[in-house]
Amino acid sequence: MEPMEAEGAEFADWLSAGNAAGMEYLKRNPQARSSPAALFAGARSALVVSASYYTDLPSNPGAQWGRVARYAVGQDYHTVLSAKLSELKCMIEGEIGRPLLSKAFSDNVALFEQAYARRAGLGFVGRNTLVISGKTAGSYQYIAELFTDLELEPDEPIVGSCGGCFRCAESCPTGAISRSGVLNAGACVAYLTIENKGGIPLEHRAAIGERVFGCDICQEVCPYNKQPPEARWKEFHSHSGVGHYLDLVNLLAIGSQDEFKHKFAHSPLLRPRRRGLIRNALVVLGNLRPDSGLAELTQFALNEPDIMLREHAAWAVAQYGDECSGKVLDSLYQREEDPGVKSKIADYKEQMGTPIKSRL
Ligand code: B12
Repeated sequence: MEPMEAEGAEFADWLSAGNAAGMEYLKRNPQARSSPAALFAGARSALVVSASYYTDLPSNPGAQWGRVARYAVGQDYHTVLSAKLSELKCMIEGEIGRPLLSKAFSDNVALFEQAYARRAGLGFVGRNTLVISGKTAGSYQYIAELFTDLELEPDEPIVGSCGGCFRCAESCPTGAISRSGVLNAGACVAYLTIENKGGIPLEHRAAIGERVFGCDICQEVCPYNKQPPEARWKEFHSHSGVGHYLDLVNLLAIGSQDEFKHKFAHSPLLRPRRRGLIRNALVVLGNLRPDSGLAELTQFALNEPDIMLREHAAWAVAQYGDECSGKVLDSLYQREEDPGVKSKIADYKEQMGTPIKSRL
């Protein structure tokens, strides 16, 4: 197995251009990323697999529901794929009649998984930075690897390209994908709603639209995804997880991290924790402005101890832009003790054209 030197250099350039935003973990272990032996000394081959997670989108249940990216509607793929790779290992052991020395990976360590997939002939890396497995399989595929001590003949990379198509770059609501196919993670809705630990920058809030967790726009517009194959494992179907939509008002009622962990056990939605998912729900409520939302947002803003969440709630209230939401902002302003949040509330009120009379 060859070290991934060219990919390592490309990755280093991407990091030094600041494209990784707050994902500090991507900067750790550069050696392990490009050298298979650093992860598993006995590695002689990598069996690289892809598995579809595509499921059709049902109709939206109502105005207070936000969208979940397709990779997250079912069970957490890390656990599911590592169990599937254990089955694969047993099958191989049955074939070769000896224990297999192996190590399974699926997005759980620093590894250039897309580069492995490309080298193994599973697809080419598209302009949307995802591995595209041609017209029959598209890109709604997870990638996982079983490093083994087997000496195997390597597969050839397949030839493929996006040609003159720029739909992903042109459709990205935050302009995160350049025409040359470089992703600025700091602007990607998937990063902003999943990996980002802080607030959502004001300039991206409206662009998030209805997306409460992750984003698939750069895949939805891709011509290679016209007829993606359905996920063949039930674990990736919506009935095994949270499904395609989340009730945003219900999310606001989750009072603690423990309650959150219980509600989202075995789901990729655990990743941003209660704080991150509620932050997203507040932004989406502000974008969708459901009738039932204003009263719930007000209650939330009055009772929530976290200042970042209170600020997002005030922003969401301001998006209603009517007399009633203006009055809510006045009372939030009077009650607010944090000077930073107080000043933001006053800004939002001013943007509504009715400044707070006694701004401090
Ligand atoms: C960090 C990360 C993110 C970040 C940054 C994504 C990015 N594109 O960089 C964020 C949070 C934004 C993200 C979002 C998503 N992610 Co993500 N993510 C990762 C992770 C952990 C690392 C990716 C990484 O290193 N990025 C850094 C950039 C520089 O790497 P890169 O673009 O892969 O660069 C390589 C290519 O340029 C490659 N290369 C390509 N062509 C060529 C040609 C030559 C000649 C050479 C030398 C090199 C080369 O070399 C570089 C090094 O590998 C991987 C898992 C893993 N361990 O790999 C999953 C992974 C990429 N994510 C995945 C998924 C599903 C998603 C989402 C679709 C989830 C969602 N719906 O919200 C979105 C898609 C957004 C998008 N367009 O990328 C899947 C993608 C599967 C696929 N078909 O490609 C992966 C592989 C996880 C998995 N095991 O299944 N993700």
